Amino acid sequence: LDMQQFICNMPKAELHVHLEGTLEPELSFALATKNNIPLEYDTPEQLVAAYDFHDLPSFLKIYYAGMNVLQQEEDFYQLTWDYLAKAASENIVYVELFFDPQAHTCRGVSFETIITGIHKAQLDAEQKLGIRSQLIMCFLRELSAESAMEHLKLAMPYLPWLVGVGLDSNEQDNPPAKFAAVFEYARALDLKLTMHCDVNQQNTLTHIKQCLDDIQVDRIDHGVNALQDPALLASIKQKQLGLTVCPVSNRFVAQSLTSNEIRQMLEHDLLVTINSDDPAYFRAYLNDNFLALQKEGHFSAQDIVTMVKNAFNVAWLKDTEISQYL
Ligand code: ES4
Ligand code: ZN
Repeated sequence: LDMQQFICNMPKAELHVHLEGTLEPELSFALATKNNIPLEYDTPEQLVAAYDFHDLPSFLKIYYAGMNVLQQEEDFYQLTWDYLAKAASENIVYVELFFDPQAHTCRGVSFETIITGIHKAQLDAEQKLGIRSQLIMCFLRELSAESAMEHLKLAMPYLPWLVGVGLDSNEQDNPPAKFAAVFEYARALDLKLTMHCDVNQQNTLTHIKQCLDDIQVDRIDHGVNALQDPALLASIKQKQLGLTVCPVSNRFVAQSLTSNEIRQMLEHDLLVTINSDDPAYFRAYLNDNFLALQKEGHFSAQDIVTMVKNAFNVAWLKDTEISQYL
């Protein structure tokens, strides 16, 4: 069995991808020219050569610097369309997309501009490419809970365009509990809840515990360190929570593809899923994540099928919609 063919040909779902992390260097240059924004580099190749990250803060610095080229509704449309077209070409049939509105409103881009551009591209991609997608609004955890709440209120007119809220960015000294009131409010609006607990961050076991017990999330992004605590493991299993793990991202941020941990998750029957996180920066879309993982961890075709099915099963869709994919 040719694993590459097997992985590429399988219809897949992606549940953990940051829209701003799909900004390819070529599109950066095109938008910089269009919007008259100076770039520090002369070519897309030089920009990629400057992608030098080894942990979460060093990645986030480059990630936020890249976003300045996103200014107009059509820019958000193009970003979203390009990712969804790429995803469709990888046989991804369903996506849950994160976006970071605070990273744009702080530069003077309106919430309406951001979400309208994204939403129009989602509609066109579903019609023209047959790829379905839903949007998750993330809050930046180094910003205040008040700012998060303000952005949740900005989203009120667009609630039908959102499936959930998430929490991302710099974890240090920014525990889930800081946002308890915001997430409680979001739940009351019928939004699903997820939060990042990136690999090997400070106090990560405390953060995971707060996600489970205080916030009562519907999913955890990464959450790999839960394997170190039997109580957390039991709770995730009992709640049947999905874990969205991103192997190539983990290699950059934590120097490990986490193939051993992913194997352990499968052995524990956890609902582990494989995702790309920030594919334009980590230079690996979903198929490459599966392939790198399979190679390092010698995962079987059955293991791959299990992880792909897990993604559909923990997707924020109605059961009747999920069963059409399985
Ligand atoms: C992210 Cl790898 C990662 N971790 C936390 N927040 C993020 N936002 C975009 N990529
Ligand atoms: Zn992420």
